[in-house]
Amino acid sequence: MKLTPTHSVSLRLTTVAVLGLATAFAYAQDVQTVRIAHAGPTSGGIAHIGKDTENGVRMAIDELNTQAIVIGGKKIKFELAAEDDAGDPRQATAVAQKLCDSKVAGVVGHLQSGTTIPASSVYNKCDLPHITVAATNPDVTKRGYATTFRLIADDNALGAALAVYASDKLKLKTVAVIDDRTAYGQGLANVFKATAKQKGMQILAEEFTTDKATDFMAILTNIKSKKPDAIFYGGLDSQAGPMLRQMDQLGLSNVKFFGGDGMCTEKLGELASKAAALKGVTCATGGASVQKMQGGAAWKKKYDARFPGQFQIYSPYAYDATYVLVDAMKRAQSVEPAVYTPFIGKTKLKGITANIAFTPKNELTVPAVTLYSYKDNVRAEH
Ligand code: ABU
Repeated sequence: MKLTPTHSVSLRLTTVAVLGLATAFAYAQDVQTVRIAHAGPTSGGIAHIGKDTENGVRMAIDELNTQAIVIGGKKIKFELAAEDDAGDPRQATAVAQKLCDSKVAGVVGHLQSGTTIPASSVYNKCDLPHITVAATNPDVTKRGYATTFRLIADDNALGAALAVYASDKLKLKTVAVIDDRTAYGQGLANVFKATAKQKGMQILAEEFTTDKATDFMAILTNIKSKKPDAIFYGGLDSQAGPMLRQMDQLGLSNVKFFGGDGMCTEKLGELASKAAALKGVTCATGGASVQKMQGGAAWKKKYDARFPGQFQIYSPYAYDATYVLVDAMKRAQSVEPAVYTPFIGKTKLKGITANIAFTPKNELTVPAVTLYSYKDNVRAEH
């Protein structure tokens, strides 16, 4: 066939189109999508804490996707798999199973001890690594699962620090203890009580509530009759806020109030409706304050620009946890959980939150504890 000028143009266009398709095909083959999950409560009473944590993972993934990361000869595009466990242990195990079945590469989560402990057994069975940045009960890592890691101090450190502060610094002699009967609240209260007793403090009352309760008048009335110097609460900000309001109503505004990281949020002032009792709050978190983290101030500026008004506690840790997973994948040159999980334990990473390395029990080697109070209803480091 004799080619006319029209045929020649058409042939050239066809060739360009075929080459374009071939390039796109080659690109599609070279780019591997790797999903990293966040699992935590993004609905329910502490959704604000869950969303803050999810935001940290999202921020890290977006940043990692600008770094043209190549693992095992393939360009990697990371994607977030966001899962809501609603703070419910049964939903958490269902989420964990779903993440195992859908072959995500790693998980940042869960947020609560009561959800993390059962979910960790599921992850262990399917060899999927997960890093909790918030679940502080010591039992989270006690079973020695190779797939479970924690990036903050545990309740032994938090509870003891609070009791030492109450006794040695504030010279308090008596305390009433309330806990929400969760793995976190109960465990933290037990550590606080044990250390307070060692320090010579007297436990005048022990009361219990739940992580869904909103009315604390009966237990606070009972506590009021014992006239303690302080109240310790093992639980979350969703209960601590209303409890502080009800302390005001009962004339307990001047009683000191202690608690752990679960109530030590930016939102506590709002949840307490700026109760006068907020002035007596001392709470402890596992880790440094964002202002004291290396590069923390600049990181927080970026976070606030992207997620205005959403910062609570754990987002910098969730951000670092995502980097820890990807750093291990890079060193292993594999995104396969069974291949790269052993590399997580050998992490030496300069994160935002700390210089990250793990003990043989997959705990942070040097976990910090920070005490906070609320000045003008705003959380401030002691
Ligand atoms: N650590 C505070 C809240 C999460 C938990 O441990 O249940």
